[in-house]
Amino acid sequence: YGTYDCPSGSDVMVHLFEWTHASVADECERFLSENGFCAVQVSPPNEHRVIDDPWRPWYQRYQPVSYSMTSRSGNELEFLDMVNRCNDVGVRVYVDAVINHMTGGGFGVGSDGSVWSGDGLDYPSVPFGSTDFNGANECSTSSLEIENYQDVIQVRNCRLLGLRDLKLAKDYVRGKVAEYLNKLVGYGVAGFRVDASKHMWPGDMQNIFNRLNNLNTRWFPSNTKPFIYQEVIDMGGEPITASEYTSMGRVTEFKYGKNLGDCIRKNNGEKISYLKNFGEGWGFMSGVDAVSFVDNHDNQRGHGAGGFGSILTFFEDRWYKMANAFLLAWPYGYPRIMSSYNWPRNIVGGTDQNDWVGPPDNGAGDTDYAVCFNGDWICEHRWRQITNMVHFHNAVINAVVQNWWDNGENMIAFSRGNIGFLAMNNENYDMNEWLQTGLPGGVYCDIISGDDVLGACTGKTITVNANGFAQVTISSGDSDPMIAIYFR
Ligand code: LAG
Ligand code: CA
Repeated sequence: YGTYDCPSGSDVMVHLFEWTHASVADECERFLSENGFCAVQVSPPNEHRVIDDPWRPWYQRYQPVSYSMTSRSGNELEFLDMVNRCNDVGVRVYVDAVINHMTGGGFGVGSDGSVWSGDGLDYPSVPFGSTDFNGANECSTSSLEIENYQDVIQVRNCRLLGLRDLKLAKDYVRGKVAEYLNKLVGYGVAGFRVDASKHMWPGDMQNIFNRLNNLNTRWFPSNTKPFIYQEVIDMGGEPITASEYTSMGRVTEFKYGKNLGDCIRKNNGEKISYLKNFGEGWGFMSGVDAVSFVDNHDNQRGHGAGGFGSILTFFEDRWYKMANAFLLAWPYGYPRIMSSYNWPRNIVGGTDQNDWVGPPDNGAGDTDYAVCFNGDWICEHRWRQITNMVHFHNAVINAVVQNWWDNGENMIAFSRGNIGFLAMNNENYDMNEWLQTGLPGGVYCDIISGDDVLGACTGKTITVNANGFAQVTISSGDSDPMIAIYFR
């Protein structure tokens, strides 16, 4: 389950957070397939709670009501159409699988019309009833809430944020979850982001994964299992570690975005020259086990791990582009690009008062069709600097880091073998260095400041001499203080 099978020359996934199925399908065809994206992570497609107060928050989708398939993103036919169309153009679909829990307390009618009761532990559309949830026999806290993250049993058997905790030790529950995941596999889904993995026993997860079918042979080779990546926040200091999960698939490396953000922001004396051994050298899990990312849908709004003072998001666009350029140039993990919508962020005392705000909608509580750069769809994956670095990443995929240079502070440069070269200036003075790029002599197009369209460069050009050296000039005032060139 740890391997992923990208079409050759593509190795990056994008999370199209809260996009409708119809807009994801179009994006696969009109953009992702042509720009080296291997896969798209989509929001949970199953039936979820519909929350009125606050009005239709994004997080209602992390409260499953059933495994039927009408969600805020669309209905089952639209989902199927999306998977077909993305697969037809070679873009994999990974589904965010929320299988640790169902809703919080309360009762109501879900996004597909099913009644549910968190108070009564009753989800008749699955069906799950009270014996399908962990209770006082499994969880020792009187609130049934997770109160202490040092207690492994609590973390896995008690409720996360009040969310009714599924008894995944039970064969029936495992079967229902596997049935849902296999429905998706049958449709052509290629993998899963497994939500809240820290809160599930690895043995229970393994049991469910063992039940998974092979991928749909209309698009994938026979005997290929779904790609699994597990959301585990392991920043150290807790008994549950990422390493408990790596045998089952990849794991999200949350230290990556926090530490990269700290270096770029220069928090506590951190410097980008320290990135020289970023990855395992910093105590991260092995890169072959990791999903790497600058921010995700949680920590961009102060949920999850990292903190506003560290994590970089589209709100800090200059730093954000630097962070993503590094992510995509540096060999570590399976990189994931975040694609967000805007919201009126308002941080008061360390909390974003609007951290709940859902995607742009037409007023009826439905998600709008996503149109990049129109309204509030940010589409970081379409920012030239980021898209072009996806191409760079794919081009250098098999080349090792060489020719590292730094000024001991906040200027860095390195090559990927003799294929690609990146330089970055995070000082408040200009960079002017004669550097070994590793590249064959020639005139290269900087893909940060422009595009290389049919050999006509719209950005800066960099001349590399016969010995691989080039004059690298990056003004500290540049809106994107870096250059990236690669051999094609
Ligand atoms: C995740 N990964 O492990 C998701 O990435 C994260 O977005 C989910 O939390 C969480 N685990 C559970 O799937 C999100 C929000 C929470 C929200 C929760 C359920 O970050 O804020 O909780 O989804 O919708 C909300 C309220 C809580 C309340 C709870 C239950 O914020 O105050 O207790 O709902 O009613
Ligand atoms: Ca649990």
